[in-house]
Amino acid sequence: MYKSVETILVDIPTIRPHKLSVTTMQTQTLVLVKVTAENGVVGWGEATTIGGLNYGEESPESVKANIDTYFAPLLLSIKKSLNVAQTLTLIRKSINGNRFAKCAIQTALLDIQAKKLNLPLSEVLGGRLRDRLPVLWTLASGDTDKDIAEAKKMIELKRHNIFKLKIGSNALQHDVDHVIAIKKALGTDISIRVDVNRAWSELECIQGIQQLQDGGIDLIEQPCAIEQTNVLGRLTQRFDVAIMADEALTGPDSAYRLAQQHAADVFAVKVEQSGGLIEACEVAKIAKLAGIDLYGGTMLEGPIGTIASAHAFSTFDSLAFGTELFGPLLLTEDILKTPLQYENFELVVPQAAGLGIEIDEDKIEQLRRKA
Ligand code: MUC
Ligand code: MG
Repeated sequence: MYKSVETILVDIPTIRPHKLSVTTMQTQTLVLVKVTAENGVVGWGEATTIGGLNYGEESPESVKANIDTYFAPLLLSIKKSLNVAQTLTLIRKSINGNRFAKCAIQTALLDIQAKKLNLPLSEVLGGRLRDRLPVLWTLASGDTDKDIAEAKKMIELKRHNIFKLKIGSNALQHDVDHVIAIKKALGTDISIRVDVNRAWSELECIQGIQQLQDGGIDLIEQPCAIEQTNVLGRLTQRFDVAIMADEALTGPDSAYRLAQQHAADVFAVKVEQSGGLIEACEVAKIAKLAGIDLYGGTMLEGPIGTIASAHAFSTFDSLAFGTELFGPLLLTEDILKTPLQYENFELVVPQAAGLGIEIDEDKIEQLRRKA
């Protein structure tokens, strides 16, 4: 039983403009959810998206409105003791869609449950197989020389040695030349991947991917439109370079359909896109059964969604393409008392109970959107 459910929007400037094919981010709006159980235990979750409605179909404001209007009254109306699975079943019966809100609420309930059991959240999901996750960095300043300098700095700091380049907003050849120039500057040992964020037609995909494959690029993320899973499948058959589904992957149902078609070599698993941590683990299981590799994705969440994802990803059998759990590092402000631990090109999965982080509520109060 629950005492309160609060949704907080926190606007934080990014450390530099983050240029995607669908938008250029200067700020990230964190959607934070705080659930307090009857016994006073507090759980946190996050339902952050990218660029308002530029990236997905849920905006920070719509997520907040739906949690405040529908999820919170439903949770507060529960008068008997239900476990997490029973509570999630009740939510699913009453509320359609809303994967991001569902993920945030589920994370908060699992955080409470894990704290009650005095276990890290990963153990409530079945148990971690690793304590550290490799984390890449996205180069998205929009400028080749700035991107090369940024990458070299990250390698020197031992923060990241794998890079993803955001392309798709310029003419195809301009983007391909930009990627190849960065690959040449960083050398053969550094893995370079691209995320086209669905900007290319099938013909552009064929022309672009051929050159990127020849140039030594390791992974091509969501090159075509979300609905064009047949195109994604054809590209997967045609090219040796790994093709990854990101936006096309919206939870276990779509994972099952993509797996049946073998429409991708790799799945970018995102906890919010999946509709929760449990569903993200289901996506990972479907991928395993279909012989599809895994990558731990992000919606550029702050520390709460990032560490929730880390707990889920730590339970995956294999994570062949690593993760991109760098969201908090793109922000100018932290909302934790102790920052997440990034060292030796990896993120450390906490051992303390629940999510294993300490929220700085005074900082959230300072930064929260007031009106
Ligand atoms: C996406 O499509 O992958 C994740 C990392 C990043 O730079 O952008 C996001 C969204
Ligand atoms: Mg992507």
